[in-house]
Amino acid sequence: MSRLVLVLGDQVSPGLSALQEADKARDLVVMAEVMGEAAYVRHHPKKIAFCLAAMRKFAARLERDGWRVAYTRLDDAENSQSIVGELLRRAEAEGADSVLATEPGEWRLIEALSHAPIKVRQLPDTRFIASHAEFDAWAEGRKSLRMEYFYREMRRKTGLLMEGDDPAGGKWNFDHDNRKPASDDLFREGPLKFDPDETVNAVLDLVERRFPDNFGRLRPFWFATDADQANTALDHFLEHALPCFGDYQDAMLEGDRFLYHAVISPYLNAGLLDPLDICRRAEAEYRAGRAPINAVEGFIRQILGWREYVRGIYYREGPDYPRRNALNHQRKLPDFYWGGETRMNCVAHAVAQTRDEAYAHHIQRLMVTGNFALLAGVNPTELHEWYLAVYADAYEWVEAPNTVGMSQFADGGIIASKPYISSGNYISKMSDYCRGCAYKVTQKTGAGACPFNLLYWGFLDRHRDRFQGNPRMAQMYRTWDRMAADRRAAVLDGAQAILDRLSAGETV
Ligand code: FAD
Ligand code: DLZ
Ligand code: SF4
Repeated sequence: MSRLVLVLGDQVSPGLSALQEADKARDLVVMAEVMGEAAYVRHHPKKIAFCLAAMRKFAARLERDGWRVAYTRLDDAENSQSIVGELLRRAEAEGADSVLATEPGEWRLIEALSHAPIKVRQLPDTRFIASHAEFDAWAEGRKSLRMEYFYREMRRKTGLLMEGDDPAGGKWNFDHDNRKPASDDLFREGPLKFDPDETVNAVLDLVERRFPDNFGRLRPFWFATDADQANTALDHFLEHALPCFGDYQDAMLEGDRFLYHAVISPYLNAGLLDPLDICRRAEAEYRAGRAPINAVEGFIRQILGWREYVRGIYYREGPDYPRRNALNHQRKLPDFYWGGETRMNCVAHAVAQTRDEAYAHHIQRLMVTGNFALLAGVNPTELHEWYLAVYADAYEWVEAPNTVGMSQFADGGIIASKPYISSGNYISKMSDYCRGCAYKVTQKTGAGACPFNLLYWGFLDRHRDRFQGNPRMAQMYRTWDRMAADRRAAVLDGAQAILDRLSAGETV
């Protein structure tokens, strides 16, 4: 009897474990555009278009390679609109009695496949550098799971940036050199952009028709949608941006949405690029003297370290992880995350860019939208659903640990040793947003004071019991306690006034 081979939208890799295990002569590949996946959160139209275009092109490639592919389009009349439904429909038509799959990137689908009324074997997803077993072996028995130590293990395992047993350049981590603000009068290449071809245009029309009300601009659409394009985009980054990646990694500029970032996460997470290959190509730039160690180490750490580490946490912590809420934050996500009005220039810019590009870089996600939500006590599950929807690179295995863990401390400190909070001062130092803001970043109290300044102390005061014993936060509490009592009262009043405005649905 023939088998079905499931390939999901973020599994468009020829080396996928299910394809490796399958028999081209006998088995039938199933790929399906379904509302179950396209609408379980209100994805950004660019994310849907990217995913469907990459799926269509990958299916064509599989057919060219001699696979039989049963491909369901979103508008097909017989489409059952769910992954399991399509497997059952294809199984009946094909007379197949089992499915080979590769473990999905979200518990939701892992569980749906596990409970499907047909036998589904879920193979490990081998497109990562660390297996679940390797991560768990590293994590077992440790009191705290800090990324840095996992990263060193991965460096040793892969030999990336190693000189024998020692790290290249004499240090494991060059972050100390990587905190420079960027200047706004330089020309930067930015990511390579691709004109939509016939396949992409057909998908754009479909998405425009079917998802007219989703937050986000569909056009212009310029993402790579196949492996050749994604590799060209990576080469472009390695040549033009990698050398400066380290220095300006944390910088933000009103007039430059991409700076020296790679903008490859949608491609990497869908499977158009391979993580180890990317790291080796970046290392080659260092070895050839074309990029400095602080840039290459910083870049490789994001992929070899952070990306693998957050994946390890997601699968280790289990299906309830995205709904954790250690700080018991219950505030509704403010409307300005969906494009509503705000006077905070930094937030307005991060959201407008998200709307236009389905992309924001790490510091915008962590220290602007994430920071504000944490300071204001936004419900982390609601925020998680926002991040999952609005970014083209968002799948739960990578998005939830970053949002729930790193950004919101809602996992109680598994990922972050202290909350990532800052006053306006950090944003002012790393960006040019404050110049054009209705608030004054230097003002600490009163009506025109930067909301981040007020909410920062409000957060620390509110969560004193939990955090005052944290050695990494002792200095913050000492500064707060040294402030004159009337000033502390004015700050807390100001913070409360902002929270009240948010509760009343008023603009901040
Ligand atoms: P670069 O800055 O050029 O970095 C290169 C690559 O490193 C990225 O493409 C990515 O694959 C990897 N990387 C960097 N930081 C991380 C990280 N913290 N975790 C995992 N991989 C990392 N990344 C996602 O891929 N999907 C998400 O849904 C996602 N959600 C996030 C939510 C929040 C609240 C935060 C703070 C971060 C999130 N990130 C997510 C991590 C990071 O912001 C993006 O990976 C990065 O902005 C992608 O842009 P880039 O390709 O230009 O990255
Ligand atoms: C993100 C996405 C979208 C928008 N649409 C589809 C789809 O129609 N069919 C499909 O197989 N996959 C899609 N995906 C990606 C899945 O949501 C993703 O595979 C799971 O969330 C697991 O990571
Ligand atoms: Fe953001 Fe405050 Fe600066 Fe305005 S002043 S841009 S709110 S940090």
